[in-house]
Amino acid sequence: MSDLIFDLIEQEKKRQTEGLELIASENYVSDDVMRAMGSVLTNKYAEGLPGKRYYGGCEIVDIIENETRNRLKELFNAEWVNVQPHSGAQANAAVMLACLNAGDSILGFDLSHGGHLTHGSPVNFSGKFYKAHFYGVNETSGRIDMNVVEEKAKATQPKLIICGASAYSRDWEYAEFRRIADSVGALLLADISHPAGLIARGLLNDPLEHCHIVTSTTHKTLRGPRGGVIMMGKDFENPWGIKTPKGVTRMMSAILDSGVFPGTQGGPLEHVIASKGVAFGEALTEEYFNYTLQVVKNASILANTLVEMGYNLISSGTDNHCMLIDLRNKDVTGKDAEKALEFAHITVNKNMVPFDDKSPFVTSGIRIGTPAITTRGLLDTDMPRLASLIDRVITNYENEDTLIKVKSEVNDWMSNYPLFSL
Ligand code: DSN
Repeated sequence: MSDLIFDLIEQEKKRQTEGLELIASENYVSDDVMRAMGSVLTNKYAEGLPGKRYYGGCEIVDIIENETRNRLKELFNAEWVNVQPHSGAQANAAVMLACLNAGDSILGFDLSHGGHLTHGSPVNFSGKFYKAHFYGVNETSGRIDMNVVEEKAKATQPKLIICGASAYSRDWEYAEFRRIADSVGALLLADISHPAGLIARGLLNDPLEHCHIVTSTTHKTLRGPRGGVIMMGKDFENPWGIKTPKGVTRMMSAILDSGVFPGTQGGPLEHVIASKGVAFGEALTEEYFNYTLQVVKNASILANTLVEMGYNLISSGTDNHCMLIDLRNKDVTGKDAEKALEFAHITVNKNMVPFDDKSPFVTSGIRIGTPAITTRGLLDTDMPRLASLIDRVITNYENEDTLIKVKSEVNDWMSNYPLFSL
């Protein structure tokens, strides 16, 4: 039977296939990851955890969820994980609900400098329920200054410090964050949603060694289905002496599990959990390790090429999969650049840059990432060509003829890189 929704899905498949995908938080999953997500597991209710469910008939989903948990533990060398959060935002909500009381102070990375909504933005639950304070980047270096983080922590005495970002191209000093967190008696949370895959395979500093709790999405560099997870390198006794009804001191694992369910979620999405398990299995392979190496290499070459072309990258480069470009010296806003690039079938997102003088709807910058194009198969030698296509669009953003020519070049180029067999 024909259904408009399926026609539209085909159109979206075509869009993804024909264009260059440079949104730093997107990727293309494997057919197996999609197969698990579209499976009969979507029919099953399974509130609770494996072995402790509130529904019958969970014997098979229990095995699936345990296998997914074990794969994630192996991937990150984690002692404890919860694979049920529906998203990164849900994972952060569960951690905060579990660990904080309304009105507690938290300290996170400023959204307008590259942070995330759920790290204390006033328009998000995290800024409405908690007293949010922020650290940012140094205006000259574009990097987080740990002295400022320490000063802010001392001044605001947060109960939770959050490291992690949506648009920060440098690695994080987790050991230093932990020293600061300990000095003010705060819990330390790392949200590694963006670089998770690169961390898992050892290309960036390891937060699990230093942070009390780590959250992540599963669909960015990790290349799994849309979803979230919570992890701890080591379980520990909750620092506030919260008791169970039986009076036994609860471990953080129990507190965090209850933050997910019943704290912030009902039934877990077992089809997505199965799909996460397939993706974690893929992330443990040599092939995925080589993929992560190429993601970082592509980002580094693309960033250096753009800098050589006169683009102003925040912090002048990248350690990971993404870069943030301040377009003010190119006389184009982030909004107009995004629109022109979209017309040419190059997808990016407009993004605030640190100390931006424009609104979040206009912005002075764009964010670019290499996870998706690397899955597609682009290599070192393709990066100069990509930089030149981006440059042609940005320097001619109002010239429709040029945009049409670039679009046709992009479509021809991408026709050599097939996607999806499902
Ligand atoms: N929107 C995600 C990103 O693009 O980084 C974060 O929520």
